[in-house]
Amino acid sequence: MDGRFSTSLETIGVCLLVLTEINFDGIVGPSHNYAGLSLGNLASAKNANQTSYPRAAALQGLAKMRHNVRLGLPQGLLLPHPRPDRPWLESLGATMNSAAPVPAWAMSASAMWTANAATVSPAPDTRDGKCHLTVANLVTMPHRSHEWPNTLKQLRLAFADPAFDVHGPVPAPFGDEGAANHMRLAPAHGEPGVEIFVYGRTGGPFPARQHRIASEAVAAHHGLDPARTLFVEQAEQAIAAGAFHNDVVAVADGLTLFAHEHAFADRAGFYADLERLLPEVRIVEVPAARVSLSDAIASYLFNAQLVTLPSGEQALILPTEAQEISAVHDYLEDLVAGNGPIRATRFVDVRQSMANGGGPACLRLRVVADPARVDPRFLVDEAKLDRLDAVIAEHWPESIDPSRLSDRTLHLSIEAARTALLDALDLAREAV
Ligand code: SUG
Repeated sequence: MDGRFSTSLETIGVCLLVLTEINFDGIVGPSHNYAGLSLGNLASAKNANQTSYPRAAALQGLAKMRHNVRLGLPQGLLLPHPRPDRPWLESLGATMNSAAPVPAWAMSASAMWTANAATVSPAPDTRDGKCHLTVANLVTMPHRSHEWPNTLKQLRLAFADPAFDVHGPVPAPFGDEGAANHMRLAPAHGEPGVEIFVYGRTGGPFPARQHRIASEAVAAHHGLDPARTLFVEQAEQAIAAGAFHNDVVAVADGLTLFAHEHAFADRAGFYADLERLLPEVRIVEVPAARVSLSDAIASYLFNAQLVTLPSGEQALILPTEAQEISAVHDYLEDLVAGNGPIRATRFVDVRQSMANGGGPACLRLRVVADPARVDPRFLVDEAKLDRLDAVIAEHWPESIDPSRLSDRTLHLSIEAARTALLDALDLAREAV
């Protein structure tokens, strides 16, 4: 056999062995607050102007990471952004004393929802064999539109290895909200898969945040095979009911798609395409007659992390709210009692994030990679989680009343808290 060929086969073999899914959770920032900024996100509107509890919120996020580490799942983190975002305010000619809602926009901790940080195409799907990431531009919501520069800095640091290619954002006005509108189905994380980009055209009274042109740009930059890439329209009915991202009504892992009956504009066409490309696919569709769209959105049933455990079984990691709505509770009992692919449910308390419309799946960005290629400062184990628990317990504000968002003392304490976190992670010298 030709020497060069055998070497590349070995390299491919090694890649297949070590590629694994790593969940990068956003640490909830010290400025976490409820400002009612997201039109179309029912929880954000409902909890506008409530007092928030940043310390409890961040500790809940760390507890979720610990829960998943204990399940044997590789875990990473992304950092809260500097808040208030002073350079962005300056670019607007504004200050923290400007009229509402400018101070709230500059203070938002929305970078915690890292499912909106980027879209990720694992190496086995891309033309050049690299893992590609495109930072999301988040242009639809003003408070999220200034996340991407800091996210890009973090991604370029965490994924500096040549195994990755990190792209800048798709240009405005084409809205891109990242992995929350992207699904991947594959026989195993390290094998080639089918990538599905879900976009919206109209959402009734609410904006469709993901534009098809943006999804197409991401797929092109990632070098995906058009024959194994689908662009699927989200149902207008779903957006109008409060599913401002696809991950509020659908989630995929391995060969399983778990979706609400009313998630997609043309479900029959989508399922047929999927079955043609991936005949082994298992579609677990929840009928509206069992769980209404409104119960699905209130419970965040689909904003679960659908994961493959080290045993090979699939499990749903759900918010505790999903236990509290009887139709959803009963559906889940039947789901695990049946003989489908989803064998277990686990519940995590992320109530502070949920109150702003962010469930377990919003809080994480999935990257299929060899952990040895990732900057270790962005990976966590239980010992690091212990240290982070202590930093947050000491430095994160206990509560924020939204009427205090322009308070200078609060800003200083939030900036000091982030500095303490960066010190603990050995990231203080980096320009993030
Ligand atoms: O973009 N909430 C976020 C929630 C993001 C959830 N992410 C996923 N579904 N992947 C949003 O609407 C609320 C901020 C406020 O109102 O203060 C907010 O931005």
